[in-house]
This record gives sequence, structure tokens and C-alpha cells, in this order.
Amino acid sequence: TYETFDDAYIAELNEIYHHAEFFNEPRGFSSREKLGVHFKIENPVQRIVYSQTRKTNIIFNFAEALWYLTGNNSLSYISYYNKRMPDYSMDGQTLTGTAYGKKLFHFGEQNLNQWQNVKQELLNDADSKRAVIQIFDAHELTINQNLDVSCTLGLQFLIRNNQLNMVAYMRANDAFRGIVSDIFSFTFIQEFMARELNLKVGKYYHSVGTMHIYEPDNQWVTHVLNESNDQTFISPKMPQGNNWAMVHELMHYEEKLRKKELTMNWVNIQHTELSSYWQQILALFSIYQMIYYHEEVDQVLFDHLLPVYQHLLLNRWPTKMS
Ligand code: 5HM
Repeated sequence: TYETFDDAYIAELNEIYHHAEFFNEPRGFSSREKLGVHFKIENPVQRIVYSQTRKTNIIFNFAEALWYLTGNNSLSYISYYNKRMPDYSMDGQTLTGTAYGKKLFHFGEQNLNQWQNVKQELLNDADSKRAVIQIFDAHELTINQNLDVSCTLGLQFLIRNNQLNMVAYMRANDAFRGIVSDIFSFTFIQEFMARELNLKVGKYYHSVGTMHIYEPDNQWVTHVLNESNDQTFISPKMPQGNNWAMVHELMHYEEKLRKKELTMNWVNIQHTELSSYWQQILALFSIYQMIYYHEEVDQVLFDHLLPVYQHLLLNRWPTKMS
């Protein structure tokens, strides 16, 4: 049990690195692993990894979580935020396994909206143990040379003591890289569902078949583990209630920013209908447009970010933010 994801990340990384059970080469990639890893996070709203050497990309984290919530599987969207994504695409247009949003809102041939189904299940029976969103699809193993097989099997929501708990089940999780964005996104989804159902956010449980570290990351991993990290930050809570209108408006601006059809300063952002929690994310996307298109970062916009986001941007892009 850990209080925050930051605590869990360092402890579990240390455990896999120093006490691996197996050294092997799945699909030819040397790695060390532990099987059947489970842990609990008491406060899933605190979902950011602060390590100075790991250098969390908070903008990618939000972009990916929102990619899931919009049901989108487009490669052009997500590769704008992460240059490595095209490596996993079979057709150069979409992602099949990693695009969990498509699974959440348009699962399989029947195009099932699992979000609505799970929400309805929880409204019908608050004690339900059936509120599962399925992600891995048996079809994925039938595709020859599949580059992108979902690592996540499913997400289970459980209301207990009026709190929304969630269990994420993964067949495989990269304990150094993938986990940073996976737990960010899954706990974001948990919080989003909790706010929508007007419940408190409960605990988050992470359950993984194989948790591993790839050998080329070993040196970087040791730097992260040797770092003394005594900085603590608080990340903000999502507003209570239904946040869908906020997401739709935010993503309307996101698309224009990404395609460079619009630029936004702090005054423009304040004039949107977004509440301050969502304005902060829009400000991050606006700053990312400046980073991506090699423009000078707007200092006024940066100055209006929450301290936690300022810290993460300074740590990740020190020369851009000065
Ligand atoms: O050979 P395999 O399909 O398991 O390779 C996928 C790799 O990406 C694994 O190391 C898996 O743990 C990592 N991964 C992750 O950690 C992949 C995805 C995409 O679904 C993810 N987290 N979300």
C-alpha cells in the first residue's frame, strides 16, 4: 500500500530492478521481470511522478488520458504529443491496442459504449461486482505480426462505502516507462467516473501479470533510484459533477492548437467556459504548441500555471521555460 503514485513508482521500480525473478527476452527485447505484481494507492488523485531524472511529461499524460476519454484512435493526435507512437501503428493512421478510448466507447463489432454500460450497472446496483470495462480483445492475438496488443485487460469499478474504487488489470506493464502514463490515465478515468457519479474517489488497485524493466533503460533506472527526492507537490482535484462538457470544449481548442489554427494566451483561456481545473490543462496544451512549433514560451501563461505544473515543465524543458 502506498499513499501516492509517486511513492508506489519508486518502491516498485526498486523492487523489480533489485529483486527480479526472471531475466528474459520476450520478442527479442532483454528485460528483467516479476510476475503477479499487485499494489494499492490510497490517494489516486495524487497521480504524478515527480522524479527529476525520470522527467515526467505531464502534457503527454493529460493528452493521453483525454485521448482515451474522447474515444479516439487517431495516430496523428497522439504522435503530436509523443514521437514514438508511430512505431506501434500497423497502418500509419490508427492505433489498435493502445487506443483504449476506442475500446471504452466503441468496443468490438457491436460498437459497445462500455462507459455507459458500466455507469448504468453501478446505478442499478451500487454493490455490483460486474462493472468491468474490457480492453484486451481476443482478436488481437489473431492478427499476424501485431505491433500493438493491448497491455491492459480491463478496468473494474467498485462502489464501497460511497467511494469509487478501481482495479486495473494488465497482462504486461513496463515499470519504468509505460507505468508513468498508464497509472496517470487510469486514475484520471477513475476520478472522472467518480465525479460523474457524485461519489468520492476511493482507492486504486494495480494488478499486473508481468511487470518489467527493459535492459537499455537500466542506467537511467539506477539514476532515478539513486536520486534523493524530497519535494512534494499537490495536484488539483477534478471538479465534482459531470465534466463531459468541459472535456468537449477543451478538446475543441486542443485540435485548433495542435493544427496551429489558433494561439491562446492567458486572457483568451480565461474567456473560455472552462472551469479553472480545465483551464490549466488548456494552458498546458497552449504551451506545448509553442514547444512543438519551436516558438518562445509565453511567460505570462507560464506564470499562471499551478506550481506543480510549473515545476514539471521546468524539469522537462528547462531551456524553453527560462
Ligand atoms: O510484447 P508486448 O506486446 O507485451 O510489448 C508491449 C510493451 O509495452 C510491454 O513492455 C508493455 O508492458 C508495454 N506497455 C505498457 O507498459 C504497453 C502499453 C500499450 O497498451 C501500455 N503500457 N499501455
